Amino acid sequence: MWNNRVTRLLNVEYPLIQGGMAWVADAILAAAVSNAGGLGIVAAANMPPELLDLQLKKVKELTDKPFGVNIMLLSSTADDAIELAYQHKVPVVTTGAGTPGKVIERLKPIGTTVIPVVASVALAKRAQKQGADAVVAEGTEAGGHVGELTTMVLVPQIADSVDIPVLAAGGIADGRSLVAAFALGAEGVQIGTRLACCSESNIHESYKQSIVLAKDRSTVVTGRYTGHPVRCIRNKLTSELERMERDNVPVEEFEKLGSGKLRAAVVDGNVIWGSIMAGQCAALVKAVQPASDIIQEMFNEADAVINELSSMFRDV
Ligand code: TUI
Repeated sequence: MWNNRVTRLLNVEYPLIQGGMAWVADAILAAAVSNAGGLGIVAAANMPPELLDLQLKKVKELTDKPFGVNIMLLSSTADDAIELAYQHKVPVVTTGAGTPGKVIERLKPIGTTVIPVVASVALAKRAQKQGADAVVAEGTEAGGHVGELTTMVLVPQIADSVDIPVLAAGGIADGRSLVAAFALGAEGVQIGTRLACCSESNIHESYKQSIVLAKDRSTVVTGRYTGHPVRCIRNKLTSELERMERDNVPVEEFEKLGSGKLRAAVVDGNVIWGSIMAGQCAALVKAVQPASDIIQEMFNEADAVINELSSMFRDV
């Protein structure tokens, strides 16, 4: 049923990859997603190389299925992550927050599948030209570092502009949004927020509860004036960051307040002054469930939605 270009490219059961969430996407989460038939991802983020090396060894112990590594290109450790992906012959690499040229140059020769996450048509076209195997089109509904365009308008424009498969991200958390992504021209999805909130995720219980309790307007984007806007669940930290942005305080001061705050939320459960990165679809996440239940539920729901849609205008 779900066999398409993406499942064949990734050698997985479902056309679903996990978001490369810093501090969240570790070997345990990645293995849980891969064992459930999706593509689990270990986020290199700012991890020291020794730690990433251990995580890559661990994910190989926990699953014999394909998995990936996300390389955040803004990170000072991005070059080390590329080398480790090379040494470990990681099957898939996703990239974020920059142009993936050097990742493709180093890893394509050993057959790594490279999938840049992009937030514009221009970057998608450039990624295809550079040799990317697919792209993730990430709308501004997503959590963390975001672009300006919504998934609804970004995905079809990118699908029209490239020949490689497009995976949709941002706002996808149930069977309806999954089907919508396919309707927009995506051939797969990247899921962040709902998987961050799964039983196998290492994030603090208070962080998970912030996601489960989130409502439609619970998230906010701060830091547009720094050039690196970030979507988080509203709390004292985001209020203070909004105030600083309004008062046009020097960017260094703004960034100083934000620094270390994702760790504070994920590890310490500081949901007042920590950075609770999450997408707008947090409001659609109703419970903490095992990764395999989430994935199966989403695809079962999608199946039902497709059936309902195909009969919708025939049942008079
Ligand atoms: O990268 C993400 N999401 C992230 S990264 C992150 S860590 C971070 N923390 C604080 C500040 C900044 C980052 C948290 N969440 N998603 C993928 C993504 N990539 N979204 C948008 C982009 C993107 C943006 C600009 C991709 C390429 C790009 O290119 C700019 C250029 O170099 O031309």
